[in-house]
Amino acid sequence: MKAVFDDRQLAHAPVRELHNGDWVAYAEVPGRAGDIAALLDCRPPGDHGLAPILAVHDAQYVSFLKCAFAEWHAAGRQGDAIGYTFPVVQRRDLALDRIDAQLGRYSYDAGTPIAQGTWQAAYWSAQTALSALHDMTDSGERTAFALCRPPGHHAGPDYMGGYCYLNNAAIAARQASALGLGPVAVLDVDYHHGNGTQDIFWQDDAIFFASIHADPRTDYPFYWGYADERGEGAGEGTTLNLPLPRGTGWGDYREALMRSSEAIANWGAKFLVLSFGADTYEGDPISGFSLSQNDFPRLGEAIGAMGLSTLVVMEGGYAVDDLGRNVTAFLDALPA
Ligand code: SP5
Ligand code: ZN
Repeated sequence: MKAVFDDRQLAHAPVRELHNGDWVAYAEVPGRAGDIAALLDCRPPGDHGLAPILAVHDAQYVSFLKCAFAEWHAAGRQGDAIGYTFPVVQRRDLALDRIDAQLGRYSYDAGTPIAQGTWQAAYWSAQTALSALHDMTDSGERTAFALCRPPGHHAGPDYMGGYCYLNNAAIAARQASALGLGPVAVLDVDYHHGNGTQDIFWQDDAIFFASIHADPRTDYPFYWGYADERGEGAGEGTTLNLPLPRGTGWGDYREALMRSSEAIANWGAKFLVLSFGADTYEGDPISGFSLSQNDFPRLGEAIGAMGLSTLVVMEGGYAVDDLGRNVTAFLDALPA
């Protein structure tokens, strides 16, 4: 299978995140991608520019991402840029100059710092998704793997969060739709709800979004991912949320997969973007499902059985020692 990855994606290396009242080591480490890349035959992406990124993200947010680290240091700060004040959702839009105000405005958590190499890595992560997509159209391959890192599914139209800055899967999905490969569906099987992707396509009837994830009553990102969230306006009915309790194993997970495959088929999708997180693994240090190593090939078979052209986009997965094996076990079970 064609795989795309760029070493510039490793430039992003925040030191710490705020979690449960303490600074803890940042879980989304560069070694995650390095370990997966070592097991695959990857080629570097081409540069598809900013236009497909700006088809998903607000221009002011993108300039903020580019400049935030420099502004943070210009303000006399050390280390990685991180916000500490966040506007509640009802606040009006303000022209915000101070870096701390901007950091709060463009993020929803204190777990997503901007480090020296963040913009470079996020840009090439998005290009990796776009290049894998273009590979499929150029070569006629039915499956491709974009080894995106940093991940993307928590990043919304104008916000970062959950280790995510640019929404790689959404950028590729909208581009696939623009290229006429649609109808396009995004299926998100990361442990956490793909709130950013949901927000991006909330009112969009061109792209179906389905997510299987930990119940937001107990798990991050808490404010999205409930079963009654179904899209709005033109997009009403094109969002499907299937929250599952902590401890969920293959049996119940498989049923949710079947439900989402059915919904995606009924909607008439021709092209699938799979937001693939390996943090559903029982050994994941920050997650609570219990898929075993042997379940990853089963997951691959179930995705393959959907019979769609599929672009796999890497999201989370933090059990670094087992990550490469779980990801390749999944990819090997997909149709070539
Ligand atoms: C893409 C993705 O899977 N993002 C998940 C973001 C989850 N952030 C909230 C939980 C953070 C727990 N961090 C513990 C770090 C221990 N070193
Ligand atoms: Zn996740």
